[in-house]
Amino acid sequence: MGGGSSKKDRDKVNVYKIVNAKKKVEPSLTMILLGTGGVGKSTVHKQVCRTFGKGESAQKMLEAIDFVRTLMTKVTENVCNQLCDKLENTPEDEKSEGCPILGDDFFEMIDEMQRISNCGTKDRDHYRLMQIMVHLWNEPAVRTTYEMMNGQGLEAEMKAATFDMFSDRIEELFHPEFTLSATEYIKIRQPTTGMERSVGTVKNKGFTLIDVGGQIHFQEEWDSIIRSHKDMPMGILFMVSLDDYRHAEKMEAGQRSNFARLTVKEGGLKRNITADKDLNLQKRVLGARLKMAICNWEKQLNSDILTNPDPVPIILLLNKVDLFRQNLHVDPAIFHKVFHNVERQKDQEGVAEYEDRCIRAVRKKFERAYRHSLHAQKSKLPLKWYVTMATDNAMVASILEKYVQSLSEANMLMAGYG
Ligand SMILES: Nc1nc2c(ncn2[C@@H]2O[C@H](COP(=O)(O)OP(=O)(O)OP(=O)(O)O)[C@@H](O)[C@H]2O)c(=O)[nH]1
Ligand SMILES: [Mg+2]
Repeated sequence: MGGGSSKKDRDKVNVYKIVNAKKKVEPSLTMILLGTGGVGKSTVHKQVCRTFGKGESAQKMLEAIDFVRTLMTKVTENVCNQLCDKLENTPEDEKSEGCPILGDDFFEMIDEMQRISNCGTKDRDHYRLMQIMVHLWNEPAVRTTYEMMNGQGLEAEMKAATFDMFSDRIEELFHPEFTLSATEYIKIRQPTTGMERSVGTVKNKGFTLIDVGGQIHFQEEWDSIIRSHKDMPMGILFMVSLDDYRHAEKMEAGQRSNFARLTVKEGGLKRNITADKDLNLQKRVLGARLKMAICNWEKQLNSDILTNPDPVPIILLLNKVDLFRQNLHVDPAIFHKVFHNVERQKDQEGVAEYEDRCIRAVRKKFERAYRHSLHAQKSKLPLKWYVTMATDNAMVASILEKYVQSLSEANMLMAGYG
């Protein structure tokens, strides 16, 4: 069941595991993944566990399978409800060839699916659920409704990407012996709601890696999480999604933007956007998520917790470069609206050259914020950054290896062994 990773990939992971199994090393440093929601922190965490830690526990894998099954059921319910609404609101005389005629068993099945999915995960009749879902998705009207639903925003996109991974394999997914391949597990979008911690070893150095939830309501927890780990040498991996230039910030009703820069111009005046009043306006605030990431970066670099008494070593990971390169060509106008000062692709300029120039422009924004920060003034070190694709295991492993090495060296220097 499920596809597998390549042999070369597995061999590399196995070699790391054999080396690590021989040496049980106590963690001597802590690394914390910070960054706004959906930028790829848990993806890095999963890759690091797989390569330098114990791998995922059977329990975690089962939880992930349950999560995907629930997601598939919820999406199916939403699509079918939408289709039912559409049918109900279409007057009889307007029902034409374009309007699907569904049998009575369609509505009965939706009711039954809802009844089953309301049961706790353990009591659910997965076999029946699978039968119903296969039947419903064979209905062309269901597929068409799904394609037309087009949820907006980053979270909806990520959810849809997870759904699409399994939409043609519902029978397989609900089979009692279904297992996820490593690649599938890495790619599933499962938002972090608390704090996840793992231990690992790289080149005989033990570390603890901490993954936190990045959505706005979880960001308030960051300080106390950092503070509670300050007894050990520490490093921060600050992640940003390059692809966030396409997305608006999502705010909950009643919430005011925490970030003064998330403003809109109205009649020549600048004002902060607020969630309840400006839902439509928000959608027009292009690049708001990337701007929010820069504000967040500035906030961390000037925070007491990361600069006092000594600056905590920090690296910047500009992630999702694959999506950035892809989407830059689908709609370059969005990027150039957010980054007015970056010229569009020039006549003589190659594709890769143009993409690199745009990535450089984003990086410079973060570098500039770094140069002006309290962190940089105190550490007097240039910013360390990487352009990454967290879904690439080898890339993540190599960066982490280098970072652990540099953190250990920095600690040796501070301890007077340099
Ligand atoms: N194409 C692509 N997808 C990525 C990359 N990094 C992460 N993803 C996907 O982006 C989605 C979100 O990643 P997560 O790791 O869950 O994000 P997070 O930062 O942990 O988000 P929170 O838990 O909400 O704070 C997942 O479906 C990942 O597979 C990347 O470099 N390229
Ligand atoms: Mg996460």
